[in-house]
Amino acid sequence: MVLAVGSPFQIVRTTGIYVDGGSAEVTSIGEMLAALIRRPTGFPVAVSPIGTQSAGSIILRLAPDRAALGDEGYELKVTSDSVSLVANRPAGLFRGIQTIRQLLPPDIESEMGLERYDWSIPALSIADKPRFAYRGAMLDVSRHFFTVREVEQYLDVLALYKLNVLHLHLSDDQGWRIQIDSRPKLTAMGSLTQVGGGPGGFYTKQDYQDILRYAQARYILIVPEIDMPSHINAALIGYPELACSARPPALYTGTDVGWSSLCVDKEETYDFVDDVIRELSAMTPGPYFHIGGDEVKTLTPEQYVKFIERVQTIVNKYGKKMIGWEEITKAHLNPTTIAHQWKSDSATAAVAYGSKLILSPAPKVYLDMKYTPATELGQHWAAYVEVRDSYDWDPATYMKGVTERDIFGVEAPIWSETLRNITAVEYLAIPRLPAVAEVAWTPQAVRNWESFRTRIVTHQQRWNYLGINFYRSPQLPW
Ligand code: IFG
Repeated sequence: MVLAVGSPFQIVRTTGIYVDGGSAEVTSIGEMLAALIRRPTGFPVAVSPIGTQSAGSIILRLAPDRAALGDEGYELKVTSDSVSLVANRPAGLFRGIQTIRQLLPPDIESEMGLERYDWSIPALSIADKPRFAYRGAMLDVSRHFFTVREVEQYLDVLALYKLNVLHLHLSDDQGWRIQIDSRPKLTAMGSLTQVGGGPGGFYTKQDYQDILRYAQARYILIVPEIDMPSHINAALIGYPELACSARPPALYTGTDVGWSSLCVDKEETYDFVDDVIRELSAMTPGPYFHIGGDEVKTLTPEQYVKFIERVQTIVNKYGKKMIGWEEITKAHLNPTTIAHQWKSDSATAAVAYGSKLILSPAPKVYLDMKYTPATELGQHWAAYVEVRDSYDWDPATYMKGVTERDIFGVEAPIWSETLRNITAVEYLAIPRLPAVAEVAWTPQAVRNWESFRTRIVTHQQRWNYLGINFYRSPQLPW
């Protein structure tokens, strides 16, 4: 609940940040806030242990007794004297400093010192926590390859809007993008191109660790996806024996889907799947492994179900919970397996297994959908999706038979068939990704399109400072 009371807090040259001295994690969160403030103000903004503070302090404090705030909730109290941010867990403090960031003037995002005299934060009191635990974005790095730096740029956008998962679509027909030591030809031969014929690329294990570290510092979980049994052509180039057909797989730079498949009746297929899941699970700290499972056109339902159930066993063997696109609900799912809804209501079947759902309804949150017919980038097989389409819906009533407690969270995928760099991704992602982020964070009862549309346009100055590309939707009052 936000109550504006009294005069604002002014950040001045003597303002300091005080943190729970006992926690290195909290100190580093304090340092991130200090760095943000130092850049445009030129103020020293020291970070010190709590207990030495004076008036005019920004205080970050962990309160393990505030269990009601959950893993990411926080309480922010601003008066003219002090800013107090309290959370049950460090992630809650990190989410809270994004709110402090958004309460400061947009100039706070400047990396050059600015002559300003009112770095003020309005007086208020907020107790805030997310509606859904899983609030994600997906980046397809297979159709077009994105560098580590570009992935980090996208992670910066996710952090600003309190998203907490980046799902990386690491393999498909056009490119295999992650080094697997036991299967060197996956990258040696499967990473060499992309849609349109460009050079492609792949993440070494070190690159992947760099992405994980950058994400972790922003309390964002990485969910890796190796799509199988279809969308697998890039793997078959180096390992053609894993296909049933005798036709030698070749580099593919088109955009058709569903035509490739692992040969699910061959035992060596499961040795391959085991190698990939074992190695990628070992280098992924998060609890989830996405196995794709979408758009299979060359297997019988029985073959598909048998394959998914064997892969589920392999994923669980390596200590991960399986996520798969909605088609996996044809198989018998473990209760820890999560069904990822994207185009129909078939994922509803997951509820019967005690499984939860991630909702990514294409007509609402597929960010590769064109805004309008005039949008040069993207596709429109699901719908034209303007900003209001991404904002004005309720996950809890979107699918009959699926209620709030069946929903693990919401994710906005962006497929990169038409997107050759992160600037193109941002054009389609902003302002719809912040819209989805609010769907995933804010209780339905306090969400309102008229409010969102007036608030989000004030972010354009921040996007300009941050060099983030965006679409000037005619639905918004720029
Ligand atoms: N569907 C395919 C994606 C991608 C997408 C483009 C899923 C789960 C269409 N599968 O979405 O690979 O091609 O909008």
